[in-house]
Amino acid sequence: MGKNVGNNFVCLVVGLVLIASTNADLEMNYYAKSCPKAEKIVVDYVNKHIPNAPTLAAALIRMHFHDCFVRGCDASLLLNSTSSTGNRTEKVSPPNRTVRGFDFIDRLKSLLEAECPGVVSCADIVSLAARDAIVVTGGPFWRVPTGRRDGVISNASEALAQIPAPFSNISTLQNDFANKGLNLTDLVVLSGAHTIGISHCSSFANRLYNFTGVGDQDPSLDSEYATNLKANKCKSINSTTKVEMDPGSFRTFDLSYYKLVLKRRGLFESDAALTTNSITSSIINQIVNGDSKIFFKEFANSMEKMGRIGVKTGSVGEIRKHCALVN
Ligand code: HEM
Ligand SMILES: *[C@@H]1O[C@H](CO)[C@@H](O)[C@H](O)[C@H]1NC(C)=O
Ligand SMILES: *[C@@H]1O[C@H](CO)[C@@H](O)[C@H](O)[C@H]1NC(C)=O
Ligand SMILES: *[C@@H]1O[C@H](CO)[C@@H](O)[C@H](O)[C@H]1NC(C)=O
Ligand SMILES: *[C@@H]1O[C@H](CO)[C@@H](O)[C@H](O)[C@H]1NC(C)=O
Ligand SMILES: *[C@@H]1O[C@H](CO)[C@@H](O)[C@H](O)[C@H]1NC(C)=O
Ligand SMILES: *[C@@H]1O[C@H](CO)[C@@H](O)[C@H](O)[C@H]1NC(C)=O
Ligand SMILES: *[C@@H]1O[C@H](CO)[C@@H](O)[C@H](O)[C@H]1NC(C)=O
Ligand SMILES: CC(=O)N[C@H]1CO[C@H](CO)[C@@H](O)[C@@H]1O
Repeated sequence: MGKNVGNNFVCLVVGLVLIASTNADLEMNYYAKSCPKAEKIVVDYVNKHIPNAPTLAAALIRMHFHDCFVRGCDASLLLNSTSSTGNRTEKVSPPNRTVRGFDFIDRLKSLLEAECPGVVSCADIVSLAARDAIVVTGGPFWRVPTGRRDGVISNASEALAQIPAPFSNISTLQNDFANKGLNLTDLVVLSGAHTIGISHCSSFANRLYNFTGVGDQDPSLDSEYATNLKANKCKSINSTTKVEMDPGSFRTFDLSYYKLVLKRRGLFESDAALTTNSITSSIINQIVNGDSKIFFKEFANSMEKMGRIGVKTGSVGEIRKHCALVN
């Protein structure tokens, strides 16, 4: 009996150690020994190229978000569909139609493979590059612990189901975020990333031309702004034009997104939705009335939290050789 208890105890301890080794936490500077130059290679490349292509910063942080929201931050978004097996990966799902920056990550991956083959995951590259690129736009720096491994599964229907849509209301957004361990503060703060980048008219044209299916306009969108968009940007419901989400400062990471949202000039229903709940409204007011340093601190906290969603560590997943392909 005593011996059995002892054996069970040993099994339990071994079991726990195994769980610990497959579910290891992310670590700051995880590649310090295995690829000491990894983080420097990323930041140098970003600093060299993003100033010439500032809109890529927006693309990269959005890529990180869409990756993390489906199967965790595991670069599943980067996998190409394979016609031989017929699987449609996340990349081809409608929410990802407008995700850009895949080539940029591929080029970084090549540099890292040349430096230390098979060591640095695509998931970590996306996470580091997004942070470093936002810094170039004048945005906050946040901690990026590393050690994420790359997933081997990618499914387009999951992306469609789990990535919030621009027509979502506040309860849907709250749910979508809660499903990923993020709360209303994270929702408001991370939506602030819409201070940079562009949107295609198709993402919101229904608000201008056919909100409820009777040729109407969304009453929650500032009518002057709507008129202006219809006259100059999205001239029909099928317009393929791109619009700056934060006109005039779409390359600068600042508080202006929230000021627009309060003026009912956020482009998406999901932006407007943030003013329809007392908790999220009060968070917006705190942000707008505070210093941008406070927003930056909050953004950094929420990004670090987002970067931990469902990560694969230890011996789960793999280190892909090419970001678009499972090994
Ligand atoms: C709250 C739910 C969210 C919804 C419904 C949403 C929706 C969208 C949509 C529809 C676009 C425009 C795509 C296009 O037409 O080209 C967009 C762009 C963008 N989103 Fe979001 N988003 C959300 C949250 C986030 C978060 C959490 C981040 C990052 C932390 C983010 C970062 C961006 C950026 C930077 C762009 C511009 C991309 C570019 O310039 O290519 N969004 N978003
Ligand atoms: C993945 O797909 C993209 C475009 O769909 C293509 O440009 C790229 O070469 C593909 N990558 C690989 C490794 O097949
Ligand atoms: C594609 O499907 C095959 C077989 O179902 C699977 O082994 C593979 O991991 C899938 N690839 C992706 C990227 O999901
Ligand atoms: C993809 O996900 C959907 C929805 O969760 C599921 O029904 C479908 O079977 C999945 N496809 C594959 C190939 O696993
Ligand atoms: C929000 O949208 C969901 C999904 O479309 C819907 O089921 C729900 O009733 C909506 N909630 C409110 C308060 O409008
Ligand atoms: C969200 O979570 C953070 C901690 O990650 C916490 O500081 C914040 O108060 C929470 N916000 C809400 C609305 O619960
Ligand atoms: C508006 O939406 C309704 C219902 O979906 C559709 O029947 C109608 O054709 C749309 N009108 C335009 C101009 O797209
Ligand atoms: C927009 O495209 C739809 C679908 O292709 C078409 O039915 C509709 O007539 C177009 N509307 C306009 C205003 O061009
Ligand atoms: C980058 C990429 O693969 N984009 C695809 C996203 O999904 C649409 C279909 O929904 C494809 O047409 C795009 O090529």
